[in-house]
Amino acid sequence: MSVEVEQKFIFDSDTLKTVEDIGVCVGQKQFHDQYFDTPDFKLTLRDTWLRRRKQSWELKCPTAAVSRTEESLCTQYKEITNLSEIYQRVKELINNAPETDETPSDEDDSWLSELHLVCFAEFTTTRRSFTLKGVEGVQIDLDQADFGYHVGEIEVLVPEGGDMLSAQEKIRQTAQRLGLHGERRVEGKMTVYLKRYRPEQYAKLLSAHIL
Ligand code: TPP
Repeated sequence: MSVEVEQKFIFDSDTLKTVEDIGVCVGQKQFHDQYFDTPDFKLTLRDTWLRRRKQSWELKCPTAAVSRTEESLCTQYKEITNLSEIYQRVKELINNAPETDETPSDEDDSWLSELHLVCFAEFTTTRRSFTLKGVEGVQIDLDQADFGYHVGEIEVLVPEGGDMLSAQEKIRQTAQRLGLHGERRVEGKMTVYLKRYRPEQYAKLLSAHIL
């Protein structure tokens, strides 16, 4: 398990030039994401994000040390990728879930309907990734979502028990090098997607201070 510390940013052609200047492109890829929740939003109302990307499952959960309450531009989420662990965690959050010892399988989606999980968002992203010359552990992603929104992310992956403060400091320094002034939090792909296509869920998450 690792913790993803990241800061999103709006980019234009100038930022892109700077990224290409101080960074090395390490690849371009396309992926299709499907996000799942119960019809009454039990997961996302707890800021927990279950998604399938390239036939693999991921659960993003808030970390104990929540930096959202500070006025930080960084967010940090724990990433769980083991399907049995994901299933256990999701079952705990959906407290009226049936008592079973079922082990979910990658090939069989029946655990989704068993837990009343439905897909609430689905989109494709084209991502260009960069690392920084002479800097360890920082990745910059430039994302273009197929519903017409683009956003950048500065990202550091910290292994469990690793140094969060130095990750945040690396992100702050990178933001400075990119010339980001960043007084405000930038909307992620999901925020824009929900606002546009799931206004009821968006309103609920907004009033619960999740978005
Ligand atoms: N980022 C901001 C600025 N506000 C939030 N509330 C969240 C993230 C929480 N969140 C919304 S969707 C989501 C999370 C953790 C899952 C997708 O994460 P993201 O890092 O936006 O997507 P990725 O870069 O992995 O495609």
